[in-house]
Amino acid sequence: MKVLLINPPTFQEEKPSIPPLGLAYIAGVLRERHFEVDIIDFDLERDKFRNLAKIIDDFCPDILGIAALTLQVDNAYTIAKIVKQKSPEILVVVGGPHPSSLPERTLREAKGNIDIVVIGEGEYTFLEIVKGKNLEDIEGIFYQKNNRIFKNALRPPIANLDELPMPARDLLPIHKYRGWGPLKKTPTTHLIASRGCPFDCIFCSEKSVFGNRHRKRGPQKIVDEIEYLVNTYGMRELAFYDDLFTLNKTQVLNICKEIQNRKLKIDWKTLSRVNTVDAEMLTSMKASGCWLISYGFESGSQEILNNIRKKQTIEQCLQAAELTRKAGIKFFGFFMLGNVGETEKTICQTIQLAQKLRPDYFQFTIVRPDPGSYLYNLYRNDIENAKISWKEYYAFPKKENKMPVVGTELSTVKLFQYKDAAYMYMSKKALLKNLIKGFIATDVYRIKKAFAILMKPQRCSL
Ligand code: B12
Ligand code: SF4
Repeated sequence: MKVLLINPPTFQEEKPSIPPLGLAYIAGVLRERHFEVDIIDFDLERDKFRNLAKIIDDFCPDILGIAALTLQVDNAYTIAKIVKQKSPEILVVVGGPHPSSLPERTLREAKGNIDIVVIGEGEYTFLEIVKGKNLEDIEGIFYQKNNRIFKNALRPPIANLDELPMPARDLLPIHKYRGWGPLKKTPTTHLIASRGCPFDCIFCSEKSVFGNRHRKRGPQKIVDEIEYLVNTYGMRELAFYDDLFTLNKTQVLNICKEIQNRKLKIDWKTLSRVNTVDAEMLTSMKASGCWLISYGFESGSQEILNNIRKKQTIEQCLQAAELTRKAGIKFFGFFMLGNVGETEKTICQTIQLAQKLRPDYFQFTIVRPDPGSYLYNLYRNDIENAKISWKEYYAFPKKENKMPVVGTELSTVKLFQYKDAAYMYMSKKALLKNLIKGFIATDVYRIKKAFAILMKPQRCSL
């Protein structure tokens, strides 16, 4: 049985920053059972995409597995179509966050070219497909047969993550990925120490894959993986991209202790949540090489934080920033504009919070209702009626696109203007850039805003 796993190209200009770890996990499980498997990341190696038909001819897979984030799913359909037209006998399976969120719709939109959608974690579900188990007996799939869609029961999350083999990173050109966000050292890559998150932020779609239950790997196994990445690939910086790395204090402390015990010289960074860190944890993280933490501060308005069920307070935001700085760790602040109930006033509160926090790095994004999130389900009819293409589901869309904005009276155009203003309040470079852009495009808003901010940089007015 031969299996080819594909990461489709995205519609973004920039190349992907990290490898498709989900596919590497699946390949690791298959290889452990002696199945022949390969991975192609067309998002990284886009020029190869033109040769898809030849690649399929050369490899002759029995099963094709395609990964899909929302902004990749249209290309997943294209791949499935090309493959089915050429070789209808190849079983085409898709998985990942998008099909996990909208399994039935994915099968319908694929117009018969996708046979099976895998929902949630893919390792064991896909293994059962490859082993040829009867489809009706496989938990965690929706499938299509004779123009009918069959919906099987969901599969419980993998209870013991330590039984999974190491992801098959060797099937990917691991040194070609540049890493995401600020970097201290290269080469760099990422790993996962736990899966799942018990929180319920309404904009988040992470649950569609790993669910609500936080499941952690053993610290020994995690640090074995770090050691392997350092020794085999010469990695000098690593990122933990768990749903919520800092949820379990004991686990974090144990990982940090183990890194130090083994005297591993590695710089690392992670994503976190302001109400899950404390001084002891941060000190230990710093001592083991952590140099950057990204926090979702999201909004400077407590009302908005409550609307989005963030379950954090402004006070906790300020405290996490202070503790992190004291521990000698830099921090990245994520802020959202266009949340449910957002007004000009609450955006000003967000900008003011950002100014107060003084993050080392920051990003303002306009809220987008991702499939799989509560927000998407809440506004499902509006979103689906607007017939927005899946390609638009990207955080940095061009202004003229039709990215869906829901739950606020503010228009997309206004939100984009306020986002520019937010950057101008935070950075002199952005101020200058916007001023020049304003003059070139005779954009009165930009010019006026830039001058207003120059006069009173600490007083937000939109
Ligand atoms: C690291 C990360 C990034 C990095 C790098 C992404 C990249 N490819 O370069 C950065 C920060 C740049 C990023 C950017 C974006 N990301 Co991101 N990102 C993640 C994160 C935190 C980890 C990804 C990861 O490695 N997971 C670990 C692996 C093991 O899990 P997995 O990939 O989901 O795979 C499992 C299953 O999905 C399934 N599976 C996956 N593929 C397949 C294929 C088959 C055939 C089968 C059977 C099963 C299967 O099995 C796997 C093993 O169990 C996830 C959240 C998360 N915790 O997963 C979000 C996540 C994937 N990102 C998300 C989003 C929205 C984005 C952006 C679009 C946001 C934006 N800024 O615009 C961009 C798009 C980037 C891109 N290249 O396409 C969403 C996706 C939602 C969706 N419906 O598409 C997620 C789920 C987070 C969220 N907010 O809900 N991202
Ligand atoms: S945004 Fe983070 S904390 Fe909130 S539900 Fe998603 S993973 Fe959990």
